Amino acid sequence: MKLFYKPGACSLASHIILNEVEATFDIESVDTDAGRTETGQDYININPKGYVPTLELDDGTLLSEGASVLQYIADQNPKADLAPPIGTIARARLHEHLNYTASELHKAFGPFFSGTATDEDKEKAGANVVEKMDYLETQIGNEKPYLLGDKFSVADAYTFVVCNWANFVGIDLNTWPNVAAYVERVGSRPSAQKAMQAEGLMG
Ligand SMILES: N[C@@H](CCC(=O)N[C@@H](CS)C(=O)NCC(=O)O)C(=O)O
Repeated sequence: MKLFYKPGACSLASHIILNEVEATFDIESVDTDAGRTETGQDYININPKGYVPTLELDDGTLLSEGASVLQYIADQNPKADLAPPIGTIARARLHEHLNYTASELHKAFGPFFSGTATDEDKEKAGANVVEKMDYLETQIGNEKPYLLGDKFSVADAYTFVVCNWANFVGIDLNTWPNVAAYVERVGSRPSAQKAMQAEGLMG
């Protein structure tokens, strides 16, 4: 298997989950602006949407969209217990969190990483991030260390990565003590440390 990624991007969540299941895999970075991978492949042939993550399976099958990649890895490795069984309310809850992170929180950060966003766009985006974080703050805490409760799941890997972006765009995570503690908790897992190290994010 191979994961196409950009350092610190949302693909880091898939990288963390591949580590959680102790998969055998390679990683290959992508310059999405140039549309080229580290080994010079034309990325449009790998993911016509142009963004990361993309997971390439051993038989050449390509899978994109982070929420799909995460759940695929979890479902292929049920012993790791990273996603509740399909068809249960707990699995629907997982989708609920994955969708919130993908379509609300992740998208709220978009203007901070856009080369064309104005200062006004970024100001509006900052207010939007605050609103999304305010909600997240109510979803986790000492009694509920992870989004599904006591158990770490694929949604935590993704939500951790997106929340952690706050530290790179001048938004103080300490405004949300539960979120700040959660980022620390998930980020200190060996799977996350190993992935961040491999992506060159540990200094
Ligand atoms: N809907 C996609 C969005 C993926 C996405 O936004 N990827 C970003 C990194 S977090 C990216 O590759 N951006 C570079 C680009 O769009 O050129 C998913 O959930 O996987």
